[in-house]
Parts: sequence; structure tokens; C-alpha cells
Amino acid sequence: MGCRNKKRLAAAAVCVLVVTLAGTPASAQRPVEADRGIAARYVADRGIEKDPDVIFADDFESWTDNGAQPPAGAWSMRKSNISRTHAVDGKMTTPSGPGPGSRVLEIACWTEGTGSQVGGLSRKLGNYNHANEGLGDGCDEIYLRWYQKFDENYRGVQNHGGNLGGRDLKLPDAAWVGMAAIRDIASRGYFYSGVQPYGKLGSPQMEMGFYSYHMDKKGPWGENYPIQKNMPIRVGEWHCVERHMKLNSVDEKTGEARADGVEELWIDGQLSIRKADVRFRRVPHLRITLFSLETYYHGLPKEFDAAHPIKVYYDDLVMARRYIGPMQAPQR
Ligand SMILES: [Ca+2]
Repeated sequence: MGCRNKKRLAAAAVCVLVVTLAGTPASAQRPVEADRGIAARYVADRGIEKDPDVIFADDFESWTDNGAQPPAGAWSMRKSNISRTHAVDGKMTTPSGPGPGSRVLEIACWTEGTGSQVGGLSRKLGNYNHANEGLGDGCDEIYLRWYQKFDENYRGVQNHGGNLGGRDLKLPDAAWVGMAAIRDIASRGYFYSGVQPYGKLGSPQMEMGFYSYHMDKKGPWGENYPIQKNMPIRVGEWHCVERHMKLNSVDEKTGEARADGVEELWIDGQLSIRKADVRFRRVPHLRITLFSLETYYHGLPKEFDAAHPIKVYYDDLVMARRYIGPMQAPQR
């Protein structure tokens, strides 16, 4: 699916909506919808997938084959003998009450003693494997919101979460999104940035942050952006996570990659991280073409065996062209 071919007129119309309050001076009026996001207009996300600014949504209610099979064309699934990605019985809850539906996504991983463990899903947003894939050019900007719960037995271990990235298909050996230990990402024709939990090893105290492979990072590994507002993540509780990625512009005349790319992270509707000088690309045709929702562990502790896997739950994922915001809870 190419994001650049979709209509933007509806977004523009919504963004200019203003609330006119009796006695309120014109200067105090502001575009409320632009602040509150798409989800404000769809109670319990009902119908949100039809919003003109929404690219894709999954509430994990319609997976078949006892939860093992995603809807046709929705996702590619990572399959291995030490992970399981499927829809299971469960209920997302918001601070103001239970969410809709009765199914959530579970990504479970376990160790057989050595190696790394990975599970999860991915979805292409444009041509990714090769230029003739027929999926379009990809996006320059995207918002992703999902609900996430770490199992009560989850303990801080390094992993990856919701990744966005892209590959320069004009480069014959462009690296794949997720490829690590590369300092000069532009020379390898790719970029990516993950949103993942951070915490001391073995601790249930965590927070979400970025792990970014951008052009100006200092070493071979991804960079963690500074957190401006600390938002603790509690195991066993649902949290609303939303990330925004806007790729930097490139000067058409000079070829200069401008430091104007943006990454933002909201936790439970609160802006936790904003970085607005990121450079992901030096060629404008390199765009966001892959989203993956995955867990990646660099060797799980032995306690997470096949009988006691480490689990992370997700629900109510929405992918859009503008800010989505937390779900408006169902009215009771
Ligand atoms: Ca659900």
C-alpha cells in the first residue's frame, strides 16, 4: 500500500476545525481536533479504519484458525520454534474502563538455552524487497498507535518493539531494516527506529523509548533519545503507545540532508519524547516502507522456557497520517 497516493483533503478539512466558544476571543480559539487526534471522533475506535487519514487498523478480533491466522493481506508473521504470535482471548482496558472486543495479540517467546528469540508481525508500507513489488513509494511521515501490556511475569530484558524503517532500492546491497552494528547507515541505504521498553535487567520497572539508526548517531548501535517526560510502564497493565516519524527533507539543489526529521512518542496520551533534528536519509526516494511489531530478545533468561514463555500483548493498533490519540472508552 502506498501512502503517498491517498487523499489528504479530509485531513486538511479536519485540521481547520475550530471550536467557537461564546465570549472566547478569536485569538484563544484553537484547532481542537488537531490536538485531540483521530480517535477522539470514534468511540471505542468503532469505524476508525474507514477514516480517510487511517492507513490500516487491526483490533485482532478477526484472526481465524483459533487465532493463528491474521486477516488476508494484513500481516506477515515471524514463525519459529521458539516463539508464538497469535490472537488470544483477552481484554484491553483503558483508564476509564474496559475496551471493546475480546481478543488481543500475544507474542510469546522462550529459550532453549542459547541464541536470540524473535516473534511478531510486519507490514510493508511500500516497495521493500525490490522496486517492482507494486506496493508504492512508501511514506515520508506516519503515526502509529497501539495498546501494549507486558505480562505480569515480564522482567526487563533487551528487546525491540514497534519498528519503522526503509531501504534505498536503488542501492543493490541496501541493508535490511533491523540490521545492527552499522555506523554509516546512509552508505548502506537504510534507516530504522524502534520503540522499545527500557529497564534494568530483571526489573519490572520500565519506560518506553526510541532505539534509532539515524545518520548522525555516534557509534555502531542505535541511539536512545533523551526522555523529556518520564512515563513509567507497569507490567500487567495496558498502556497506550503512539509514535510519530517524519523523515527529514533533502535540498533539491544542493542535495543537503536537512536536520528537520521528527520523532515523537506519547505514552497514555502524554508526550514523553520529542526530537526534531533527526536525519534519516540523504536521498528523498528513501522512505518508510516497513513496520514491524516484534519482540527480539538477545538471549532470554532460562526461566522463560517453553512452559513459561515471556509474553507481550498488543491491541487496537492504528496506522495513520496524523495524530491518533488514545481510544475514547466505550460508553457504559
Ligand atoms: Ca481486540
